[in-house]
Amino acid sequence: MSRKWTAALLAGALALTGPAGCGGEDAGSGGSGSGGGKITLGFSQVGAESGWRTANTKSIQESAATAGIDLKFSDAQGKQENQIKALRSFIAQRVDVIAFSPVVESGWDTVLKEAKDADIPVILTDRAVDSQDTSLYKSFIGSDFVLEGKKAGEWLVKEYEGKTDTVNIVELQGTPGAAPANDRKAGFADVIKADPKFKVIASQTGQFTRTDGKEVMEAFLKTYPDIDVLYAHNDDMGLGAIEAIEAAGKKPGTDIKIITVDAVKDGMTALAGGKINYIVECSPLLGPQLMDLAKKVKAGEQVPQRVLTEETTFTQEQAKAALPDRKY
Ligand code: GYE
Repeated sequence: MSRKWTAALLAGALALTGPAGCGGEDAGSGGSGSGGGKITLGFSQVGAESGWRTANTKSIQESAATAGIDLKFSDAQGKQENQIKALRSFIAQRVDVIAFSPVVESGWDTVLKEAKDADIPVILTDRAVDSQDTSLYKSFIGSDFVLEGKKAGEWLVKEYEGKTDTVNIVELQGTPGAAPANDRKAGFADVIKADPKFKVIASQTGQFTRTDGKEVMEAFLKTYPDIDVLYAHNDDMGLGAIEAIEAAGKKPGTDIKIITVDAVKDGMTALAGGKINYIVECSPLLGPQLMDLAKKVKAGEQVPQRVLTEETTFTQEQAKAALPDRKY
């Protein structure tokens, strides 16, 4: 996956700055050159598994309203079969544009082909698909998840610089088969493998939810008495794990160091409070850019195949400073 996107980027894809600020300028103009009719956008969301997802849904709904786009929103409740049904229903309704955030990476070729045959452009939002035929969609807007995993690994390498003792790491993975789970795992592993003192002693899915994060961490704590670090693929699983760590009489952030991804408000609060040590940001505010792309695609304009979200990282001190202005 990462090699493909590297190629796409080299081919001139656009890196847009400031996730919240982009694409808003012509937001109220209603269809750029599409003949004035209101654009209908069918959007299939993953579900409501995390704080990130809630913020993402809000961003999409609000920016559709601002852009004057008629949004048909469908919640897949974490199931690929529901998403495929939703996409087929959008095709049957002949919406102008389809966008979706694929629950998992594989298994989309048939339905994407159906959309292409019906001449309905598709925009991938937030997560990628592994289809070889990239003509099946117009654009993919979202983060570089491999890079996020690498940033998590790089913090760890710095944190333990000069130390020789083994560092026992447990990992809470996102939804099995989802692009952010695959890529955040791969990016992290790629960075820490350079030093054999880093040992991932357990790695299991926590489904991107607090409940599962807590449950799996409880099991980890029972099996492994000497965990040094938790790497969770999102804040919610990290927050669930914090509850398990505290219930086991340990201090999160001190006895067990915690790295997560997302930087939603609850995660940032735990970071500022010393219970998480480092968060790699992943922006959910994709709505304005998505509406902009939908208008362009509908107007038959060329759009970049890859639109990359710009993101940062937060230490505890940086979280304290950023929290008062955090929107989600
Ligand atoms: O990190 C996680 C969510 O696809 C980037 O999905 C998204 C991920 C996000 O449930 O919290």
